[in-house]
Amino acid sequence: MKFLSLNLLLIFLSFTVYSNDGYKLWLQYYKIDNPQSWQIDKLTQYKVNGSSPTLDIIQGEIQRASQGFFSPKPEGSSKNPKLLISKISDLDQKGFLLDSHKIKELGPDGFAIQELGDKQNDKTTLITANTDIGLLYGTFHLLQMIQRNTPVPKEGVFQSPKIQHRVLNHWDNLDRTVERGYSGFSIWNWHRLPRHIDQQYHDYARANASIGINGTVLTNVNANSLVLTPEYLEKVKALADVFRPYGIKVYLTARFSSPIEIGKLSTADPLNGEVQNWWKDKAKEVYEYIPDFGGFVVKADSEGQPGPHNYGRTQADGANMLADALKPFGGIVMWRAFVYSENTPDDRHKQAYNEFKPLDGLFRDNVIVQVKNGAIDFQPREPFHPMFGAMPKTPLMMEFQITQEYLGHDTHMAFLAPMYEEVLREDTFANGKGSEVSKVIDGSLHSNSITAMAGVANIGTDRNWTGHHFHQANWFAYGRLAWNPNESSEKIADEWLRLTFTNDDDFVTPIRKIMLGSREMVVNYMTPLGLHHIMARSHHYGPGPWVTGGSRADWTSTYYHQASEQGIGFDRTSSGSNALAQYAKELQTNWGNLNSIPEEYLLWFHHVPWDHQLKNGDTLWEGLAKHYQKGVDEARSNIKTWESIKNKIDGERFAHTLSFMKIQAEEAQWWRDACLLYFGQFSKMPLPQGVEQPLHNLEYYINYNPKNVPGI
Ligand code: BDP
Repeated sequence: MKFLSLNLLLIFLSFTVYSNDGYKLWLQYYKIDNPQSWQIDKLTQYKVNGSSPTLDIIQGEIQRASQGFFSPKPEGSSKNPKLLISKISDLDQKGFLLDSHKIKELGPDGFAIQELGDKQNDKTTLITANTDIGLLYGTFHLLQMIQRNTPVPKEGVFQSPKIQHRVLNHWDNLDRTVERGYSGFSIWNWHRLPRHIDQQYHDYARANASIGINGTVLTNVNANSLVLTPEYLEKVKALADVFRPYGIKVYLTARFSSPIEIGKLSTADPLNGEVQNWWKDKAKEVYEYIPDFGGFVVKADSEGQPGPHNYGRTQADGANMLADALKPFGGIVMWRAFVYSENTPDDRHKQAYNEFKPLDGLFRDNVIVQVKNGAIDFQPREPFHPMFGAMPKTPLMMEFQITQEYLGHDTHMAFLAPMYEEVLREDTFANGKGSEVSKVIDGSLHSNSITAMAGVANIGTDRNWTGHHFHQANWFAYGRLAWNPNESSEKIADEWLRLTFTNDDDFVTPIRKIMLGSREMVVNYMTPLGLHHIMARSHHYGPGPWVTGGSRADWTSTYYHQASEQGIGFDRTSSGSNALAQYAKELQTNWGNLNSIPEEYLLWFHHVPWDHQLKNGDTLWEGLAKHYQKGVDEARSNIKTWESIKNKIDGERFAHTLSFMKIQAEEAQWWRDACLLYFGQFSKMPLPQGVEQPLHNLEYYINYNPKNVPGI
């Protein structure tokens, strides 16, 4: 009997000690083994100057962290603080020991962390900033350093974001479904709002603040005008009130036809006075509920959404009307450039550029044009969008997709920081060499006064927020890159792993390697060598290179891969659609030439014969097949690596990740087999050595059609 109860106790203990559902994200605040006095002192002898809801959050955060880091929690005193958190304006001796030049540069969101005093044991750490929000960012930064056992460097830490508006875009519908969302339902429980404020709203805001995100667009770009009615504005206000002390502003998507749908007007023509007044009144009403409302995001004239085209007007006419309505209250318009025709008159790649470039300089100063990272649609790899660098008189913001619509949804691990980094580092050559996309986005290339970045969120009601535990890293990475587009993927992965799992190098080193290679692995087993848009119709989950016909050519795979017995790839050079002409001369020369184009873009810009010789001597067909096989091999070997770290982390996240990795390896094979069987019909060449024979025949894959895939 005794033996039995001891056993039960042990089982219970192992469950409680070792289970972790991931809800705490990178804010685990797990126990630090053998903490050093510098770590303990700061969090037990601290002082926060002043009082405000944000400063209360800071206090709470420090207490929470020290409770987690040190057990039992050491007693401290605030008489002789070892950590002082104070706005610059509240410091006794203004700016003491701080370089005034550096302080100026901190701006509204930046912070400084510095050790004051000379003697080792008599040091006080100062976190200072111009605003409470800056202090909050600084506090999170210091807590993360403590968790990672990284002392404050002698020269201190001075940080301020390079981008002003760092927003998440939720493609969440009012019925709580999430377009392209794979982690459950929307976390906004509209029905219960405004009377019930769920704890998760606080946790959401806290997580965002910890990585510098300062805005949230609550609703889907395929918008519903209902959200602009008083019934919903009450609810939006309730969320905005929760988010405010965390420094997060709320934005909404504005459906262009709202004046008709909820305003009972007969038109939504942006040049019509009544319509303009309707939006002015609406903006005023919104600001009565939410005085610091961020502004509107608009998807117009795209995929069935109404827009200025319906009235023969331009995108600038539409954007400016809304900008004028928001201007008196300080709001901005994020006007999306994802505009392409229902009739496919031209290569879809070219359409946004053709539409927007002539409008350069015609937008109001509170409009920023939101451009996806590539010209098609969040593919596993796309060259950067040619609009970047091409509109010097218009601020452009980056739209990245964090949710993995085209990268395996919830189950496939793909750490996206290397993809974001790749795009941000590309040179547009707009002002000669050194005109990277990041400089367009941070406003430095064209001296823009408004800067922003958007990430389409991967957050839902799953206990761990993002479905795959490792997809939390993509939310984290997005925030970090929006703060500083020059941050390295490697550093981001390293820090995320240490904060989320453990500081043990035996875990971090191999798993960081897996993370950093994972996006390329997905490219390999889905769309190597510049292939794109060859996924299954509608849900976009599995392979579908055979997808053809239907209402629109540019929603099919055959339109993009152009496979025939002669070869494969979309000719976007001057002999084809000439989308290449939208890029700078330097890129036209480099990418236009089969010998100099980086092979990862080969089939994006060129139609190439199957026996074309790649740089390593393989034919195109051999290379293609080997890339697919490489992706599969890597997905399989990742399982082995993961199994080898089993005893380094909690059992729950270990098992969850393992089972997703197994799904990923199986589905990598699915992609490989389906694509190689399909393209093999045209190449008529055998699979090269080292590439496995497919499990089934082509017909099997064409007929395999998973039902009720989420997120549509
Ligand atoms: C595509 C999605 C679609 C979105 C659209 C957009 O398939 O669901 O509405 O982009 O960004 O990626 O507007």
